[in-house]
Amino acid sequence: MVDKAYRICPLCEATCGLELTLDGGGITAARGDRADVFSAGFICPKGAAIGQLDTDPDRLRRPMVRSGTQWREVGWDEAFAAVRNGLAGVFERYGRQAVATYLGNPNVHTIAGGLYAGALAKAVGSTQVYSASTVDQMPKHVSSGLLFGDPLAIPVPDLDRTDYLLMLGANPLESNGSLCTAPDFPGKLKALRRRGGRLVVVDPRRTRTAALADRHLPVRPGTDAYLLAGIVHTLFAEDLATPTGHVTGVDEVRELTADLSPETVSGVCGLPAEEIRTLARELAAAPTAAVYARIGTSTVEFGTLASWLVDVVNVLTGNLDRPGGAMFPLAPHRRRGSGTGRGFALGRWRSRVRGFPEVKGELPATALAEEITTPGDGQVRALITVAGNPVLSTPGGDRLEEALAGLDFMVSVDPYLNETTRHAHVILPPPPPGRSAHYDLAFADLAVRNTARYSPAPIPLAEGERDECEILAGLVMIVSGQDAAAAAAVDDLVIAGTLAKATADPSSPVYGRDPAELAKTLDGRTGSERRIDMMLRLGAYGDGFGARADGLTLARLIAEPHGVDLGPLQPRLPEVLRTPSGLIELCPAPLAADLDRLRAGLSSRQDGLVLVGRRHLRSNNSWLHNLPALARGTNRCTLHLHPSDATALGLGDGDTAKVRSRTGEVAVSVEITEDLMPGVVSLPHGWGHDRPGTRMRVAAAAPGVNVNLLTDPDAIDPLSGTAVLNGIPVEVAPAR
Ligand SMILES: Nc1nc2c(c(=O)[nH]1)N[C@H]1C(S)=C(S)[C@@H](COP(=O)(O)OP(=O)(O)OC[C@H]3O[C@@H](n4cnc5c(=O)[nH]c(N)nc54)[C@H](O)[C@@H]3O)O[C@H]1N2
Ligand SMILES: Nc1nc2c(c(=O)[nH]1)N[C@H]1C(S)=C(S)[C@@H](COP(=O)(O)OP(=O)(O)OC[C@H]3O[C@@H](n4cnc5c(=O)[nH]c(N)nc54)[C@H](O)[C@@H]3O)O[C@H]1N2
Ligand code: SF4
Ligand SMILES: [Mo]
Repeated sequence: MVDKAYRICPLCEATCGLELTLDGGGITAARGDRADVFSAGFICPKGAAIGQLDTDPDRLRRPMVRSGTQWREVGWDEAFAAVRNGLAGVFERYGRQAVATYLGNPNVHTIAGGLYAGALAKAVGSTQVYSASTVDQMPKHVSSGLLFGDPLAIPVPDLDRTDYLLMLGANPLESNGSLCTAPDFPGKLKALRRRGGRLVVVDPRRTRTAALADRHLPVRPGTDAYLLAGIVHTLFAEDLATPTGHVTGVDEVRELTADLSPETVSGVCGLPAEEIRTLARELAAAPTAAVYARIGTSTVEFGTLASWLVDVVNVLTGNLDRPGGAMFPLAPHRRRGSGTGRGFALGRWRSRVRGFPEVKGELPATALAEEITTPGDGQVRALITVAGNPVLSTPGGDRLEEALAGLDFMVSVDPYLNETTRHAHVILPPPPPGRSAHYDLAFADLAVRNTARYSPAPIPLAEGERDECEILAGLVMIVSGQDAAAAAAVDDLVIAGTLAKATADPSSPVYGRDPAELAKTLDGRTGSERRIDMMLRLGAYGDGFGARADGLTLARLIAEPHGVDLGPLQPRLPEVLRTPSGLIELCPAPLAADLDRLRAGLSSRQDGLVLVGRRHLRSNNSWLHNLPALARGTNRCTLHLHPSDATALGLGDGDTAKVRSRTGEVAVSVEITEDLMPGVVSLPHGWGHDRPGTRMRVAAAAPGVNVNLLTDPDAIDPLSGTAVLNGIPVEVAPAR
């Protein structure tokens, strides 16, 4: 029987609505859902291939237990018993601190990750918590935490209304956007230009996004913080600053950037001083403008400074929190805030071996290997990974692999036997997206328009499959010393706790009501659905458990499979703030202090080739290389090189080059392109599928090389613990 179902795509941050054709119990086609209130039919090749995630013969469908190099399929009870034994042994022998958790990127793309992954790490009771955030966006969390008091309050460019967009280190034509959820980002950029707006792209590569822009400025990798400081300096020097309200610290920022003139920073950035000045003037003169920066400015030496300066410019030009500027979304499962709070603390504890400060409850992902291999009290002996492949995603992948091989116990929640999970003793595979429900707990906080959408699982679970919510809740129970089979208790506890708090809060629509009575009215077939119903009903647009007749409930979202539009972004200052002062703290002490490191870098920067990353539309970090539909086409894991560098190095198109850094070496095929600035080479990440013992046959046929053998585990942005993945000094030579 042919049927249609609607499901939000979980493969990237754009969150497109998909229309799935279901035939004979499987997904036979996927296209963009034209009626979706947010994505209006947009889709990319990854979304179109979503059905192959289910039909992939390499996908794990049953729990797996390893002894030696032998894997055996087992039932869920046996798998959970093996996890219980493995973890209990380590808890007993070495204490809870000996168990580490690594949470990978897809956790922000699943309900399970959003509702249970953090709870799992907490329940383990160890400070050994790691995630992909410290190879990604942690600098932005730190910046927002310090500026606004809330690490999750991240302003997004108001793409649909802005007159001027300055974009640094992002390539949404390949990535489809990040920390800015906007289905059809490419279309929105074209629309911006059509309505007379301007787009300026700062990137060492002339990307497809840069090709669409009014101006492309090739910046020296790792130097965006200098460029932005030069813009801030100019805004003050030319009396162009018209700051947003509710802000303190403006004069301090003026003083701190007084010596960072465009002339001073121009040399390190590789951009003319006049160009930097022009950017400042254009940003100030535009009726509305937004600065937006992503991974190329985040995973660098001065990642937190750059992330901060982006919002300093947004504040100083009066564009923070105004339509057409950089605005705070209000997700349907969130409530408006009170405007003050406890603020944001950094470094509440430190990593055992090298003393890296904690950030947002986490330690730097690059520190995981040494925490496993360095003997002593608190040494990591067991690891839980959920949706992560740190062997390919984090610097020093070879070192980490060795470390994983020495663990007493490792369990991975993952659908693939890959470079990381091959070291696990137990793998617990989640069902594919076609058999999971979806709600964007993470990306509704980052969306350029407020909408509410919920997708029930399009297809029922196959026999022997288990919903990932139940898998993770089961793990929470196990590490808490309880029975995995009683996992529903996790949700009951959260619901009781949340409702108790809400009914005691005079500003809540349910103030004074009976929490137990409210809990009984929650809708949903599963604990996770009941929790989402609760969050929606308590949320800013919710029915308040009867207080607002037309308010959101889970039932209403299920009845509207294309979503409910909640309108364009609205100003949220000061309610969104959680700082003790109730103001934007524009000049937080840790950032002011870090400016000294930036100044010191003015004189110590070196010339020579540096390496940056890149993404490709048909790829997604390390894990979509096994889908035939996405693996087609030319080799994507090549070294991009400018013709002038190629000539100087004696390399021709298609030659094999040896790329060497302080930490490693790879041999890779060369692709000569004018799209790169001279002195910069580029390799994508997520490749290197040639490890023995994995089960990803399509990926292994075109393995590529692991760029994270070249990135340096010692190089981090100190404030956020984030790895430096761009601007790596390398030597390139013909491989002979
Ligand atoms: N197709 C596809 N989509 C994806 C992903 C994927 O792997 N493939 N990954 C997803 C994830 S997890 C994320 S976090 C997002 C990331 O989304 P984006 O941030 O848009 O990521 P990229 O496409 O890598 O673009 C980063 C750009 O920064 C440039 N760059 C490198 N160094 C510097 C620098 O020092 N300064 C400046 N100004 N630019 C620099 C690079 O040349 C590159 O063009 O994409 C998501 N979407
Ligand atoms: N050099 C360099 N390195 C980088 C980057 C870079 O630009 N340059 N980018 C960094 C960025 S932005 C990121 S986010 C990280 C990503 O780092 P990771 O999150 O560690 O790596 P991924 O490749 O996203 O791996 C995702 C894992 O989740 C599994 N998975 C997929 N779907 C599900 C699911 O529904 N449930 C579960 N439980 N598992 C699932 C996949 O099989 C895979 O094993 O990589 C980082 N590494
Ligand atoms: S752009 Fe992202 S969300 Fe949209 S279809 Fe492609 S992978 Fe899915
Ligand atoms: Mo990411």
